[in-house]
Amino acid sequence: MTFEEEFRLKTEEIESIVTKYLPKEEGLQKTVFSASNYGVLGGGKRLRPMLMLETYRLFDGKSREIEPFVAAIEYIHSSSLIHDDLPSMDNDEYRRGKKSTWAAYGEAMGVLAGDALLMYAVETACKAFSLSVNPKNVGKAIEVLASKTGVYGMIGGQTVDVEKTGQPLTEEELDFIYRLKTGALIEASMMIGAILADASQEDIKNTGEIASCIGYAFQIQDDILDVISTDEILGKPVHSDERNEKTTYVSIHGIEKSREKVEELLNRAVSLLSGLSGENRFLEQLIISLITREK
Ligand code: GRG
Repeated sequence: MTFEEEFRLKTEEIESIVTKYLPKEEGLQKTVFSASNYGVLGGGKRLRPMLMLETYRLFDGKSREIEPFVAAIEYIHSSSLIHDDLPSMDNDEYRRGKKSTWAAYGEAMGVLAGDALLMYAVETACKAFSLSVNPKNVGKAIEVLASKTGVYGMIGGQTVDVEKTGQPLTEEELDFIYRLKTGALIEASMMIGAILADASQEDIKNTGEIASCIGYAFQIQDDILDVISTDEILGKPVHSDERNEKTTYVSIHGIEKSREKVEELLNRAVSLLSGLSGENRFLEQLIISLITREK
């Protein structure tokens, strides 16, 4: 099977897990369910759940205990996108070619849908307790999920990003935003896969570092594509960072240094991956394709 075929099959598997755990759209509060489900089912790439599941498999995890977390990480990612599109944040009326959640359901419902999904993600992750023979690992995984999402993770990164909008960033601030806003959830994804598969402390630590390299490189590649790609290939307007006078890795270091940094991070991720006490060829190919993507 080619990597593309395997990728398509695995995406379908994840789509079915993410859909299976969604709430039923019923009851007096059904509008919030329907707005949340709209935000989740909007056609995302499902990268975080895939990194989680494949890391779990790398460490020989075989149980269904991973499923609630696979769904939960995508619910958290979706809740962040719903909030990110709100008028008080990026004020985007469209996401993935469709009306964004607030544009389809109204601003108040957009706020509630993001809040609802965030908590529903935790509720869903807790379902792993009854599927696991190792509840201690489930507890540890929930702690990682919460801390990498919250003020020490994604929300902390978004805070600095929002506060500094319209102002030039120092290198330190840019680094903080990249590591937390984008990187933290990717770290949570892979670390949870390792924790639930009962990997050693050393392997969990190195998995976190691999994820950190992936998150950073993913973000720099985003900056590069915004400069060198076209609207057609990227599926969104290019040169948006320059138009919005945003400080990015490319605006500080230039294209060549940025490319070198992506390559350095990719090499580090692949080398750390080969040192883990397990192997997953698909995961390696996934990481390479994510970091070197053209769109
Ligand atoms: C949920 C309470 C609460 C707060 C959210 C708005 C916010 C706080 C955080 C913003 C986080 C954010 C938008 C980070 C950007 C991450 C990123 C690279 C998104 C794009 O990810 P892809 O390419 O998207 O995986 P798809 O569309 O494939 O799902």
